Amino acid sequence: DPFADDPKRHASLIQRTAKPCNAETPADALTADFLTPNDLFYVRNHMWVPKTDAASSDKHILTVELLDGTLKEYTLHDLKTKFPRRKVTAALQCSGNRRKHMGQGSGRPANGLQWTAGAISNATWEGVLLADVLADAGFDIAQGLTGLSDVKHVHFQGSEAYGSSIPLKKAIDPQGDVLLAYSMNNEPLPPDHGFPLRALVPGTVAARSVKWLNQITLSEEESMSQWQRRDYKCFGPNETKVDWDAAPSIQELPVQSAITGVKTKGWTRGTEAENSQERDAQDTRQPAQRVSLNGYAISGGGRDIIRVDISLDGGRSWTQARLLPDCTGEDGSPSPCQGHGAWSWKRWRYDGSIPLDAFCEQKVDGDFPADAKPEKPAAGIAGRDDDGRQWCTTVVVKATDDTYNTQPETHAATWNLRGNLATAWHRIQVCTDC
Ligand code: MTE
Ligand code: MO
Repeated sequence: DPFADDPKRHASLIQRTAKPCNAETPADALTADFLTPNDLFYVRNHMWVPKTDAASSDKHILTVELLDGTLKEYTLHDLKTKFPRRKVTAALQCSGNRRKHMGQGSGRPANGLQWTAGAISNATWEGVLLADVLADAGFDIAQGLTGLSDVKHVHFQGSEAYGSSIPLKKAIDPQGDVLLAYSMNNEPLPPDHGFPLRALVPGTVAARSVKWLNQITLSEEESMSQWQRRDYKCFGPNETKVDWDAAPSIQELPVQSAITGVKTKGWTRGTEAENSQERDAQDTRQPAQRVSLNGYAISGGGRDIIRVDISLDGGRSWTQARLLPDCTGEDGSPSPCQGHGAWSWKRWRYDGSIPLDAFCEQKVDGDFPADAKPEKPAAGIAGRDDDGRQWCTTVVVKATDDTYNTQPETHAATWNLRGNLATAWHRIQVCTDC
């Protein structure tokens, strides 16, 4: 059993498969922490976890191969001692994040792990700049930056056989922050996250941040691996027999957002005084239910989130969520947030109330968005009761990035056979009395 040596995982991780381990971050951790604790960081393994003895990890060897076949070897100790250390705070998001929503929202299940909104996490990574190591190995960075080098792609190889590549342009972008990382949230990388060394490619689909990194190859071509040439590509909603070579591999991610926490504060009919006024006025005021929503929003390529829009009525009317300060712990303490782009997720919060008259009437009209199905019972929210006194509305989030790109309204619009890049508006149904 190649999985016999796999590490123990935190009991709160939501496991999708055991061997290999694929597990998402629970919603409360997505909500609570700007930096995801290492043991709650989502895990996406295609195979087993290669074993590296902690005591000898400094002897781990990274081989760099230049275009002419020249090989240069670095031990982890070399990387730690011969190059400047760099810290970058960045989220990793799997291209399959929210795939389950895509199936639910479109009525067409998509192939792959049925992730909800937790195949994403955020951490501070420490390591050395890929560009510094490439330069040391003999690659001419200045020429690379002109775009005239024959090298077009940088391949990463993991020691268990997984591999993929990124464009040279990203690899050596002075503001690209691509790291060879050996530390995560100020601890050595945990085994599940690549111990002792991984690539960390901020703003790019996490499939390129190769774990258990032992080889880097400069090339004119993309990696030949199936994870480069097949799995991580997108096609049109109609296409089921596809020309894999026709589509580019996913690199920078599109804009995404999700609701990770829903809290209602029960019935509110105002204060005692208001209640008696209400009665005096023959109850002309409708009750309102207070609701608090939390979540994240993120875009690729270092593009910042400029706005998070919230709808409490399935997308008819909109208001804006509050963007929470970056790099601040729940207790207000500053935590490091480093790098040249908006590589981290932006967390947001919305506090408001649902005007019950509006959505009780909607229910009477029977006019619900087609994909407004409850995705999971939201904490603190009652379900529909049998005598039909409870009604539901759909709360929706969508985000916009600094290029003014925004999320598609429906999953049907972007459904694809691999279920990649499920970024449609995230909808959650909430129910209460009328
Ligand atoms: N690297 C190796 N060597 N093996 C893998 O299976 N999975 C990739 C990427 N790097 C993978 C890998 C994918 S698809 C994702 S989403 C991220 O690692 C997940 O990183 P994490 O497990 O640290 O969250
Ligand atoms: Mo992934």
